[in-house]
Amino acid sequence: MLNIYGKKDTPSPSEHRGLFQRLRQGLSKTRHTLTGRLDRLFLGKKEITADLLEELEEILFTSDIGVATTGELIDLLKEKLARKELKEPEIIKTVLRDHILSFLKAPSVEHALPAHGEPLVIMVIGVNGVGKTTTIGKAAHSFVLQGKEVMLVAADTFRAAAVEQLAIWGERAGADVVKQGTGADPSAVVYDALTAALSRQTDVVLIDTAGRLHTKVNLMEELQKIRRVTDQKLPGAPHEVWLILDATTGQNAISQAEIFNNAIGVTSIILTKLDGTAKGGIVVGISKQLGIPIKYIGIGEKVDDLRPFNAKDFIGAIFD
Ligand SMILES: Nc1nc2c(ncn2[C@@H]2O[C@H](COP(=O)(O)OP(=O)(O)OP(=O)(O)O)[C@@H](O)[C@H]2O)c(=O)[nH]1
Ligand SMILES: [Mg+2]
Repeated sequence: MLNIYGKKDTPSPSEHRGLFQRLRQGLSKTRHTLTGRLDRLFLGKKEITADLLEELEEILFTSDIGVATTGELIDLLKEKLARKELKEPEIIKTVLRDHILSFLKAPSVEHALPAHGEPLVIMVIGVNGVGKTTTIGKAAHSFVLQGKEVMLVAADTFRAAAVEQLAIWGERAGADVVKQGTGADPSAVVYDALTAALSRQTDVVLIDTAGRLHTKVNLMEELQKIRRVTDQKLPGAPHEVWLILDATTGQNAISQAEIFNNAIGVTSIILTKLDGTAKGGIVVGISKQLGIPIKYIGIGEKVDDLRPFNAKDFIGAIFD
């Protein structure tokens, strides 16, 4: 499944079918809202009228793909209509499907790779409750299955429960957990953890961070400090910065991404809780507007519910 550098191992055809069914099930709310409404709109219609386009715009708009993306898709349909390339309403669905797929081909962001013998360091950030700790647990499980030595770093030191939660995931996944007492300086925890990772020859280090602070220290300043200390200890690290976004927040996730990206720099987005929401269309807005690749999606709370994001499968699970 997850390869250490995010490359996808190719599953066998039957494995792929199983994974696809699981994805389809996870995305069923989004599928019912978006394509269910599209099907009802086109049912029995013979002509593409202005009213039909208006209703279509409303459906797209409320599916969380974003205002700009909706506008672009409607303009495209109007152009095709004017050029007489589009006649029957039922073709619209295919046109939308293909175009949305082309929007999902996000460029990859350049990032450093670890030097020989050094661990891959991944810093995980995001506002509180989005699923940072859970995603770390799932990713750790996957790395361990690939035979990697994994270390989890409890740099969310404000809540005792946060450290405890990470420790439970560490145990479940078979990964080391480095922690200090509640209230410890997160950067100090990270510094010590990296020292240990170098001496233990750990392959992957995942740093869990806070989503909200009790002190006056600004969250962004805190995260910048962790980033700086990581780079001091291990030049080039963190090699990856994963921003966790909760799909159920809809469009607000995009402004969160802009803020974190400007302050810290983000190499990949992980979109969680896609299973519980009809707002799966947010994937389109994120890819198109941010230009940061979506690396994984979370489609449940269980350990194997983190999946590499595959645009074709994603669109297939919603449209087909
Ligand atoms: N349904 C579903 N729930 C998820 C997913 N990912 C995380 N969760 C749940 O979301 C809740 C919050 O997850 P955490 O991992 O604690 O979030 P966090 O970002 O670490 O939160 P803070 O540490 O408070 O900042 C938990 O109940 C998780 O089980 C997902 O993909 N699907
Ligand atoms: Mg957490």
